[in-house]
Amino acid sequence: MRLSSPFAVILACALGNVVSRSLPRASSNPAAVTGTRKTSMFKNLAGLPPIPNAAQISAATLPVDDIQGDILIGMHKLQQLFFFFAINDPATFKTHLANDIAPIVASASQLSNVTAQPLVALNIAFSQTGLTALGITDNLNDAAFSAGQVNDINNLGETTDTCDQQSLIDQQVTFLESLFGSSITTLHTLDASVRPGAEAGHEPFGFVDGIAQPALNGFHDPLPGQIVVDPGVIIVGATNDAIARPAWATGGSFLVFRQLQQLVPEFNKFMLDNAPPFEGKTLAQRAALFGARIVGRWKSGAPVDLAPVNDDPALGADPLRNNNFDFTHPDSDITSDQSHCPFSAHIRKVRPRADLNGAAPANTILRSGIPFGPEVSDDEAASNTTTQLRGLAFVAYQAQIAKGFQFLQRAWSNNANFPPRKNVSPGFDVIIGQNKSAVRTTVGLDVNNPTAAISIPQQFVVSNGGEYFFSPPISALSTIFAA
Ligand code: N7H
Repeated sequence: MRLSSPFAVILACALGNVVSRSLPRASSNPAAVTGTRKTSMFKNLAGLPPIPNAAQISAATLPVDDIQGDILIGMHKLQQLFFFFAINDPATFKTHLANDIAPIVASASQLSNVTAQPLVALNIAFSQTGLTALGITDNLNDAAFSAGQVNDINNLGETTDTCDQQSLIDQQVTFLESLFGSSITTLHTLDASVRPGAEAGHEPFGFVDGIAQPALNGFHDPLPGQIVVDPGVIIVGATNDAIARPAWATGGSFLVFRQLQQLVPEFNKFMLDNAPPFEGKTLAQRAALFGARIVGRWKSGAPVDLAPVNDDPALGADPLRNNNFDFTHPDSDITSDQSHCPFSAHIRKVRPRADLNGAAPANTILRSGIPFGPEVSDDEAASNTTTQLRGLAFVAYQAQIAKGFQFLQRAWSNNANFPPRKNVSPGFDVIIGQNKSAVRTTVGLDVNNPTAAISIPQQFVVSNGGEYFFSPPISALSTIFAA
């Protein structure tokens, strides 16, 4: 399903297409794709909204047999391989795409039903360069997609030379390479998997990830506090996607891929070094509170808006409660009060809830990422220095990149003045906010001194590169893509 090349500098010449396979943890032979499953290839991770069930699928007015599964599955995957390639020989590629790949691309309906799940689920997406290589000239009417992510650096706020190239994974990917032979060239592969043991469902900094996802109106049964959006916000051609698209694109979605390196030991040190005083708390507890205020949730997933001073793991694990907040509180002024959740908290920056008198439903993405890289080693922890590549294989789906990922990154996370507040500039989102190469500052992180400015010495999330893709409806793979 996804793709991109690892380094921003390389993206300039990348022909972007991406295939991803969700690999069941037990499978050691991805070529053995026959047979049926008895247990789900997904893990029911605590705190996350459930994947769509059979009743939702059968009642769906969305073309769930044609929509690629990853778009509606979210972050319950155990293991996933991203395989990025360039197309050299369009004719041969098209033949294999229609005959060999289209029949095994896993749909949303298939993945929601354990007995219909394949042993290895495969999805595929194409960058603009990939569509052009295949001779598809229809305009998908998404300027960011057409230009490619490498041309979006100004909007994303980063520089092009921030990558640490040390040991990017060069895993053996034999299945697709042998099928396509010389008709493609592998650009990059990335193995990603859920973290081990009790960290399953937690991203590399340690926070539960994948809790707040949009419910598609008429498809999901919304959980308390869950944002409800028209399907056309995520799925091209669905209800209230007002953009003109070619008919064959209905059921597709734009896939934003970012290989986001996370400097975990450095982030941990930042939290310990900068944890504000708090009477009665140990240093570790103060650092945990500081981190929770940076994210807007404790590592358990409990939102600081509901658990402002102490973690509440039961709240974090409860999807009926862990999203049921909007930053308003009785007798509190939402434009000045940061005693519950800082204005600059990551989750508040990317979904302002009542800060915008509503949920800004058009600016919504469905996230489907997964961590990559090893656990922090003892040496890295002791030296507070990252020596191994790890992070988040960030994947977001939306029907318009300019309103989805690009907007969240540019207009909100990178904007120190967002959300607009009385007498205070909230500062940057510490997790993903970018200020080109300039130092970032933020306020609100000290619950007892909310106007104190904190300087953030470095980016703890560093983009290794990415690309914009279109994840087409499955039917297109054997029709327009094969023509
Ligand atoms: Fe974020 N993190 O661990 O700190 N994110 N994010 N994200 N993110 C969220 O609800 C994280 C990134 C969103 O509706 C949680 O899943 C990290 C990008 C949105 O309440 C945590 C990285 C963008 C939400 C993280 C990263 C977003 C969200 C809380 C990079 C878009 C839902 C748990 C390595 C531009 C907000 C959850 C809502 C939540 C983290 C990237 C967007 C813990 C580490 C690039 C929309």
